[in-house]
Amino acid sequence: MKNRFSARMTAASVLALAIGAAGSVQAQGVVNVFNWSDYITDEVLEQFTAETGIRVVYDVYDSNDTLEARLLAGASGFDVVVPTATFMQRQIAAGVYQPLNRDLLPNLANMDEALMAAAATHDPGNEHGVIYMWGTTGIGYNIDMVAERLGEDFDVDTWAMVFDPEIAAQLADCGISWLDSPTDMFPAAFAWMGIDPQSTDAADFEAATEMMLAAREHVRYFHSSQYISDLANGEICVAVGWSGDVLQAAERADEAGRGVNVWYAIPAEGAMQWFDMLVIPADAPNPENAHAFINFIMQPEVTAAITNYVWYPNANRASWEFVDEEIFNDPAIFPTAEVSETLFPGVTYDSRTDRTVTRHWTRIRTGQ
Ligand code: N2P
Repeated sequence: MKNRFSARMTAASVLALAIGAAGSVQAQGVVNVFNWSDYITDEVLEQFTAETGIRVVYDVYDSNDTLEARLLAGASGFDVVVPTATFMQRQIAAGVYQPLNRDLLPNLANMDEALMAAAATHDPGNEHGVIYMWGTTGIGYNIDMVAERLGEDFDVDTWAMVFDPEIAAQLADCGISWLDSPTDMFPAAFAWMGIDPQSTDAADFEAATEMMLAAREHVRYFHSSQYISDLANGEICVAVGWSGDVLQAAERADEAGRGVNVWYAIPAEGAMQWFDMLVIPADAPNPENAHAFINFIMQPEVTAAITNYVWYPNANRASWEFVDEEIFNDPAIFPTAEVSETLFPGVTYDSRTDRTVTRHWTRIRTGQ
């Protein structure tokens, strides 16, 4: 508990120092940022404005599909957006993003080569995007409520918690939520079923749909951000969720001090490792300010402050010495080498697979 508190204090004090050093700056226009919810601290945005004079207009989403719809509609007005790398890949192909001007991004030198190489499988040469944060898709759970229902000895690191109808039935009364994100849920279902998580085979989607339809009666809701506060308040006991979001729920539960204990499990059958990317739309109204924002984020102290607050690992090697030790050494956040071997990358669906996925997901959501 003490560690979580000090993580936040570390972030705050680093930022206070930086703001103090920057002094006042003339207004220099605006940068329009569209990012995932619960993914930054306000202090970072204030520090950026204090250092550069650029005002930040900041809006949030909780779904790659939402972001993609806005981008494909055109003239989104955004300068910086943060798609997951698998989505970025097909959006690059659709001409949605501009190449980065590396001359404006000297802090690229801070990035970890191995992680950037992993992201480069979706963007050769990392021409369009820089890793913002990365994470895994796993299971958030209420330690006591789950132990009460499944026994103290139950190994929670299994997709059975949400996909095995017999297990899920025992958890239904305390509340199960699933991400409203088929690109997370199908690969997780495949991992549970022993199917290649990368599969784009229509028959596999059909089989996974039948499996999920059998489990869904035990699911209270489908949503991709509501579970943070619901886990923290004890309103639900199991959520398919993203690593840092679950850990933020754990921290909020701790701070509330009402005896709710939340933690995160990476299922042993395999879990997705994903990368969220900072990119600039081709028609961004303020591309220079967008570069200034991305370069600012890549300052080691800034990225570390974000990780210390959102509980997501970053790919900024130079920042790691500023990441709170408890966070850096927490295998739920930075997975161990052993667990890393069980992680699989996301896959970019072509438009035909995408239609299959959307059709099946609608069936699962509606239970038909
Ligand atoms: C941040 C959620 C981002 C994870 N709250 C999914 N890319």
